[in-house]
Amino acid sequence: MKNSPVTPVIAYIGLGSNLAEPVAQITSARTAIAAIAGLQELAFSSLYHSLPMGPQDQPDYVNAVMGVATELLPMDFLRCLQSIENDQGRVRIGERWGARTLDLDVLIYGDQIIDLPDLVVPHRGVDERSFVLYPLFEIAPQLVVPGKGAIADLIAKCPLSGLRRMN
Ligand code: PH2
Ligand code: MG
Ligand code: MG
Repeated sequence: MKNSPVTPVIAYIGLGSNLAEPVAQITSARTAIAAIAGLQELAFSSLYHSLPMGPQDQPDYVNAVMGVATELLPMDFLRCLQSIENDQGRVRIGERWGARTLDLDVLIYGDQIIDLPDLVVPHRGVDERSFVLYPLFEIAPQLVVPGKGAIADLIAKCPLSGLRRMN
């Protein structure tokens, strides 16, 4: 019997960096993600300059959101993103929400709601963080965030909090 074809899932990745040339970090992460086998880039938002959430004694961030079609299962997808974080010098110690060279978060994975110790999807920040919601809205204005509602409604309740487009 022939293998049944895998239907790709549309997923969204949040990218963030506030160390070691953030724009270059985001740009090379985009290239590395697009090169993952079984994944295709669909959309990439503008780059956004954002004020740090969490500890204030850290540099400002550059944030963006990428839309992809992927055949990878959620945990495999996460592992691929983590290995790109590691390749770009991510150090996994230090305080919560502290500075980092690269943060890649699985924001949305199709219509799935996932609640595993290492992976919560939709990402907890999706409905309240301007640096996630606004770039996501830019590339997916019709999106319904599973369990949370239409992105247009979420964004109406989310102040910009200093977020600004860089390009
Ligand atoms: N990520 C964090 C902590 N704080 N602040 C901004 N502006 N952007 C981020 O991506 C960010 C943050 C931990 O993931
Ligand atoms: Mg994050
Ligand atoms: Mg993260």
